[in-house]
Amino acid sequence: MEMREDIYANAGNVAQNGSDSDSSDQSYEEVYVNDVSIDAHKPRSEQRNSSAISSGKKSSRQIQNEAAFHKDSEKADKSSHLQTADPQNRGRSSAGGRCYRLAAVCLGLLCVLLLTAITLLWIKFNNLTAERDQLHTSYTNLTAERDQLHTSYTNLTAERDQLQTSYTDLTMEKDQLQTSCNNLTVERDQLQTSYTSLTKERDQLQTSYTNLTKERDQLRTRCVDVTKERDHLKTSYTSVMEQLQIERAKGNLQGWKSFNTSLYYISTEKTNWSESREDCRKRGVDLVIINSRKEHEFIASQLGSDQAWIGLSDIKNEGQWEWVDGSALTTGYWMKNEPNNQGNEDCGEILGPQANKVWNDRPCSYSQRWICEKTVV
Ligand code: 2F8
Ligand code: CA
Repeated sequence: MEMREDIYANAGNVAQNGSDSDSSDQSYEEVYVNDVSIDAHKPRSEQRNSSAISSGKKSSRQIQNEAAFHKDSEKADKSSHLQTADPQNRGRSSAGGRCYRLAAVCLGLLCVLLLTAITLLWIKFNNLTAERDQLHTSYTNLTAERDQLHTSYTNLTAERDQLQTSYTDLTMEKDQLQTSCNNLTVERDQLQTSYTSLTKERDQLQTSYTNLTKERDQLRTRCVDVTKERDHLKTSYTSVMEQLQIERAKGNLQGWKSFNTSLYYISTEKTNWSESREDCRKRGVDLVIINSRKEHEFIASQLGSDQAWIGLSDIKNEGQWEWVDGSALTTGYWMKNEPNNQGNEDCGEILGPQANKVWNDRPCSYSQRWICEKTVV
């Protein structure tokens, strides 16, 4: 808009200059008017000459007038010459002649000045005309340029409006995309975190799977081995049970008592702990080793109100009880306040149910029944 206003402002200046051009035309006319007015003060013959000069041509009438003028001048000169023949008239004629010459000289000078002024005015007129034409051309060019600029301005305004609309749409689209991008970034980060966690979990599961696979393979191998071992044990068990049945049958025939996988010989005779053990060894076994409360209950139940030696002593080290196979005592079923080593008691005995089915330490020299154990399996 500012450019447009500038354009119109310039156009106004040009128009103003155009009016100046008109004024120059006006001054041109005034030059002609003044020219005529100047000619009006001149003698008729000079007026004609001036007109002829101004027109650049002499008409035939002008030439006739000039000839008549010259004739009149010659007559006057002759008359003045005759008059000078008279001394009085000659003096007056001489003064009048000087006046005429002076007037002619003045008139000539005036004509020269007038011609000079006309020439200068003519040059100025031509310059102004050329300047007016240039200004008119400039005005026309500027008008055309203004129109082009106006058209360009209109087109640019429409293009700007379209671009503004596009810019607004693009801005909205950009904002929407920015929002979507932000949401996607958050979602991506969450997925990245989940992906990382899942990757770790997957690796852990992969490791667990690998370990489990190895363990499974080991278990399969172990299962195969155990199955083989089980089958072997089944076979052995069957064989042992058959042998046990046989041994039990033999033991029963010889007075041995059977419990689980063992046979027990409970003597009816009595002797000290060492000879009791020697008797068992002669039978191919040793004094009984009690490994569980069930076994303890079974043996005690066989004694009634009596007691008997078992394969337990602290002969080697006082207070450190061990079985006849050299294993240390872990679980004992001692009577309350026993073993008390009362009177150097280094050998163990078991009492029957009527004596609360418990153990006691007693001097190894004491003579009593004994119990041998034969392990079948
Ligand atoms: O000397 C044999 C035996 O005598 C007593 O029991 C009947 C002792 N008991 C008490 O003194 C409570 C046993 O310790 C001892 O072995
Ligand atoms: Ca005791």
